[in-house]
Amino acid sequence: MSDAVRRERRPLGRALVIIPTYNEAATISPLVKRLRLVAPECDILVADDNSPDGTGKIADEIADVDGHVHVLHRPGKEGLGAAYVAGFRWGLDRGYGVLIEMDGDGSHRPEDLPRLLTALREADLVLGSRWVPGGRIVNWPRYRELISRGGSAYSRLLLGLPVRDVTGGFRAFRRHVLEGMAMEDVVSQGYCFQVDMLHRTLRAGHRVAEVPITFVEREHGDSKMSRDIVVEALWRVTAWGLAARFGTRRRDRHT
Ligand SMILES: Nc1nc2c(ncn2[C@@H]2O[C@H](COP(=O)(O)OP(=O)(O)OP(=O)(O)O)[C@@H](O)[C@H]2O)c(=O)[nH]1
Ligand SMILES: [Mg+2]
Repeated sequence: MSDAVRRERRPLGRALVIIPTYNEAATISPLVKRLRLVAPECDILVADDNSPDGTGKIADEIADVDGHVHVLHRPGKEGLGAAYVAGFRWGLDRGYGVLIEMDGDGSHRPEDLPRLLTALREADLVLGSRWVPGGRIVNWPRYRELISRGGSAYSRLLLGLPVRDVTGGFRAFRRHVLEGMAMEDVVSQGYCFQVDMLHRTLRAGHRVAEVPITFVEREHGDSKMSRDIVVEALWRVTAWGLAARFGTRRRDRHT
């Protein structure tokens, strides 16, 4: 049996939705409720960086009455990438077969999750994508769309990534993708974290699929998007693009 066929038949296993939060008190509770309705088989891990607005405490209250919900309390704000790496590690250690990334601000709709999981049957990583046919954005200012489309186009060009939505943060990984990755080496944050994870996954030869999602601009709380996050993405993607041309390799087990 070929490797590809063997992989296709591998069952997905239990799924964990990881939601990194920093000051998402207004949205975390309705978001978890919606998730539990549309994907009752999934467990949820809220990875909170000691949010001053009490998001972690709200998540604890939900976890107290729902065994499917867990909370990872981290001591302080260390960025999106660090919260995800800690959440992935938590899930891998507990035997989950599928690790899902999802924003806590309501931009990613739980109702789209079942389609991501269906697509994962024949892929190793599924990207929820705004920029494939059927993908939509709701209430995003034009400048945000330009930054996002521009960032995806630049990364695709420099890194040769064969997908449309490179920076999105609604994704489902099979565990073996993360197991083979030197995750603790991933220092990038914000959008760049998403580009970095995708780049490593593709370079390792895994199958990546995109499914259309509807992305809804946050209605509550403050964006953590900043000029620093955009600048970080720009310089790191440029450096990786140059390194690829000059043959320098990063050290993941598969590459
Ligand atoms: N644990 C943790 N979560 C974070 C951190 N920074 C951002 N997040 C969370 O990551 C998710 C995405 O961050 P957002 O602020 O929505 O960033 P964005 O989607 O680029 O921008 P907007 O949607 O415009 O706000 C949200 O659930 C945030 O609360 C962090 O340092 N630590
Ligand atoms: Mg957001």
